Formats: sequence, structure tokens, C-alpha cells
Amino acid sequence: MSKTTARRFTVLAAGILAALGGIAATAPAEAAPSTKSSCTQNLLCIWSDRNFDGDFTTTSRKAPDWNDLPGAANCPDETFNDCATAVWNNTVYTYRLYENVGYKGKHIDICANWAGNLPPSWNDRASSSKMLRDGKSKTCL
Ligand SMILES: [Ca+2]
Repeated sequence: MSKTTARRFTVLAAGILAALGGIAATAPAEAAPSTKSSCTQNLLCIWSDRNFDGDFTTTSRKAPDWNDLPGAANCPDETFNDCATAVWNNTVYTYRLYENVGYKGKHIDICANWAGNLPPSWNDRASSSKMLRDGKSKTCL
């Protein structure tokens, strides 16, 4: 990188930082949105809105009733039951989501490390989940 290019980059970076500082200064402190970075390793992370937004919760291994998952203040009935729109399977195992509590009804498999919005037919539908110990599914997202 030439000196001129480096200087331009520095000026640009300073401008971006100033802009971000301005945004942070005007945003209400209590309105911190959940972001994808909230999802730590070895967890199945769940968001109520598209693109990792809205209410956020995590689970691992077995979650037989998503009514019991915390953090769904803005979901109907304030539970994650029928309220999940985006997920990140931040684990090395496949996770299976079920349409009903108690691992009942139809299911969809989420591949290890898959992150995204659930298909439209699964929006606000999942009600329980479990990790598949035997690893991979042939038809996971
Ligand atoms: Ca359901």
C-alpha cells in the first residue's frame, strides 16, 4: 500500500468510526438489538426475526418444550414456541427441530454450523429441538 493510499484509508476509517460513534450516541441504550455475534460456540441459537434479529435465546442438546426457553419478550405469549424465524446451529452436530413440543410432529434438520432464516414453511413453527447424537442428517439445511 502506497503512502497516499494508506493516508486515504486512514481518513476513510476515521470517517466511518466517527459515523458509527454518531449512531451509537443517538441510539437508546436499552434498544441493543441481538446480533449474530450473540451466538457462542456449542449452542443452538434462535432468533424471533429474520436475519438474526428480534428476541434471542440459546439451547443445547435437548429442548423438549420451547415454551420454556427464556428471552421471548416480544413473541406471542412471550415464548419461543412457534416464534423462531432464524437459527444458527453453532455446533458440530446436526440439530432436529420439531413442529410440536415433546419432539412430535414433522421435523426439519439443521446441519452443523448452518446459519440463516428458516424456510417459509418453518417460520414460527418449531416447538422443540434436540441434538442428533449420531451426527449427520442426509437432508439437513
Ligand atoms: Ca409448533
